Amino acid sequence: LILPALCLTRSAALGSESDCYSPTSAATRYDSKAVFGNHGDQEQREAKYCEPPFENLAVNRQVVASSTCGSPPIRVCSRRGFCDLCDSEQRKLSYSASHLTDYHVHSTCWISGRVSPDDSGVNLTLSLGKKHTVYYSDRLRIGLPDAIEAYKSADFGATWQLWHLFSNNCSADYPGHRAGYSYDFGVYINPREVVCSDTSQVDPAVPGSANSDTDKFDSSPHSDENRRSNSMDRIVLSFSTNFKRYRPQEDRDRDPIIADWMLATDIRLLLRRKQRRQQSRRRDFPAVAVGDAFALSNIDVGGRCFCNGHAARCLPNSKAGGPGASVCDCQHGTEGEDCERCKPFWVDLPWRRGTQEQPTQCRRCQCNGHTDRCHFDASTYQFSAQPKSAGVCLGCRHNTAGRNCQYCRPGYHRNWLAAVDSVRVCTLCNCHPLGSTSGICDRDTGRCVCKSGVGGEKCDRCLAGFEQTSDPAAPCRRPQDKVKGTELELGGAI
Ligand SMILES: [Ca+2]
Repeated sequence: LILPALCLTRSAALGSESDCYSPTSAATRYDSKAVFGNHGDQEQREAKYCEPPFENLAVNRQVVASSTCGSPPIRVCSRRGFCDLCDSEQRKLSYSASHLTDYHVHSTCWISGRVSPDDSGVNLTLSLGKKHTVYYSDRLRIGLPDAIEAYKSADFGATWQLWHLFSNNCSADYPGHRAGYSYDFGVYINPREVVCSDTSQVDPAVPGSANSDTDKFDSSPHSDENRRSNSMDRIVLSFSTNFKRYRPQEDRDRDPIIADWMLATDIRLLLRRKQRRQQSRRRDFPAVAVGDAFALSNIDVGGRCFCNGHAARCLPNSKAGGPGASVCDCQHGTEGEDCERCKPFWVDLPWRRGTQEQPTQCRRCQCNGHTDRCHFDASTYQFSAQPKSAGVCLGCRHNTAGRNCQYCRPGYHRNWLAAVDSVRVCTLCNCHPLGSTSGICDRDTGRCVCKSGVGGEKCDRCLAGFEQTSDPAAPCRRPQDKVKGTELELGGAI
């Protein structure tokens, strides 16, 4: 699980927009049933599931420690008896929390202030700046706490959830939690089960442990890594957020429980000293020893920027979130920090989280180019035929109307010489004000509805056998219908 540091820099290869669309597919057309028919404006590329690259999310991020040595200056000693002065005022003698996420994985470390078993512990809080999917978390150890409680927040620290436990005495410290390493489990565990990893096997400070008097860490779950680094007196503690939590026949990306379990905006480690170890530690060390403090050389967090399957990269977010904040470079018609909603006007389909098996995308409303406003209508979606559609266009311009601005509004008819997206697609009916029953014509043919005895496309002439009158209610009458004394000269067109 330990990746070479060079592979984990945040400048790792970035995804691009093209990673989110199928390269082979021709543009697909929306099969509109609108009167105006299909239109090039409605073409969309075929979506492909995409996600930002896997990386070490912790690199160069700020870690806030509730306690750090050096103020006032204090001498700290390693288990091997090497001592140094910790002075926060002097850069070369500083053991600040920034050393936990620097590139100098092995050679720099953070050391806490003095810790006693009565203390509530020391917090290390790593803010990721936005939601990320975390696969595992590691920390390299120098001065190991008796217990570490790992918490995660998915809402920027508003609420915290216990994620994982480490202890050199799991049964005493955390009864009720399964003890062991998930890597060793022969069974699948509950997606949200909090496991306590037993560190007694790898903790040299525990009398009787496999390593209490040596620097060999062969019995640890990370024996390979530990053998490599044992000359530097380091141990890697790690836990996985997904291993053994989902069954092979299940798709974890479609399992919202596991997906949510892996999500974090912030990670907090609570490092604790327990009463039971004080004697052994005092026996081995002088009064000011690192055993009285905690020391970690590095924190690694393997994961991805979380974008709901709609972005292949994340970009720095200068607008919000402070330093280190990032935002998804959303594709598929989505927007938001995590691409968690459809863009305005892209609401013809409901937003969905994309998966490998079911890449999804938002779709533009089908408004034939006559408006750039629409809204999602759930009942329209529910009752729409295939292909499903929910967008209702708002403020149709150019005398158009309808859910898709797909026909002409009353008083106008289709101009078949103009394209569907033309501003001249609809022409005034121009019905004769006296001859027609209203100013409204057939929206497709333009034919006006005429009063009795009136004819013509625009109701602008009397039918054969009819004569024009001065009566607006009956502009054309048969001659025998004329009322005596009100005869008028007959004209041509009324
Ligand atoms: Ca370091």
